[in-house]
Amino acid sequence: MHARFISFEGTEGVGKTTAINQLCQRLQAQGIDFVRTREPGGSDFAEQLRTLLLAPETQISDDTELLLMFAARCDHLQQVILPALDAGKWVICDRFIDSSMAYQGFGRGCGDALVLDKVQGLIQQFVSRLPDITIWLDLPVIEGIERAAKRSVADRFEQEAVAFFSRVHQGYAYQHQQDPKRVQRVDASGDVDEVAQRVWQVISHNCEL
Ligand code: Z5A
Repeated sequence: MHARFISFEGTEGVGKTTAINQLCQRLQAQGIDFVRTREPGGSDFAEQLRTLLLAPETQISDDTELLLMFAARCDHLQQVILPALDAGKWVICDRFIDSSMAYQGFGRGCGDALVLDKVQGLIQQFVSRLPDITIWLDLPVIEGIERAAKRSVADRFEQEAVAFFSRVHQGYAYQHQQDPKRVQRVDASGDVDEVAQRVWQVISHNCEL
């Protein structure tokens, strides 16, 4: 069985971290060697960029934000993701390219064709490996915000308004429509075990487990 690259996506508070915890337990039980990572971040340098990108006091233009997301991704890919896959380990990544399309392309750029082209151009130039499967955890925006509100202090993205997250949600629907084989929609409503079971069905089916 060759190593798989799986990313998780969704709007704020949909339950990515929780679903990844559940998946990792199942992979461990199957004896599958994996690396769990996240974006922005995942490598030493990218984690430094993450701190800057999420800090509420950071003030940068939309283009600067987009480029920093890809600078972080470039380092993460080279230092962590590709070496792990080459070593035969699965990679489970909390957010990847679809976050850039959804947040920078649709959230910041309102789905403007020129902005989407910029994001797509960066993917084509700097991302040599796409995920095999992307789990898009789909939940009404408001429900995600309510789930997230039970947690910590809001970061720079979490301070955005509902309209911003509604555009981000449209971005995920767009990505799913563009590439339904890779970007698989999973209903994120219901309790933790129900969502974990749905995720496992998609992964076990697509990864021949
Ligand atoms: N970003 C970007 O703009 N462009 C990019 O290219 C990339 C990222 C890569 C950081 O992401 C920000 O970076 C992100 C987009 C931007 N900003 N936002 N928003 P992050 O992943 O670190 O932050 P996040 O999206 O806010 O994710 P999160 O805080 O880690 O939330 P989550 O992982 O989706 O949810 P959770 O922590 O698993 O669950 C949230 C709460 O709900 C928690 O209390 C759980 O116990 C609860 N929960 C979970 N599942 C359930 C179910 N099924 N029922 C009930 N309650 C549940």
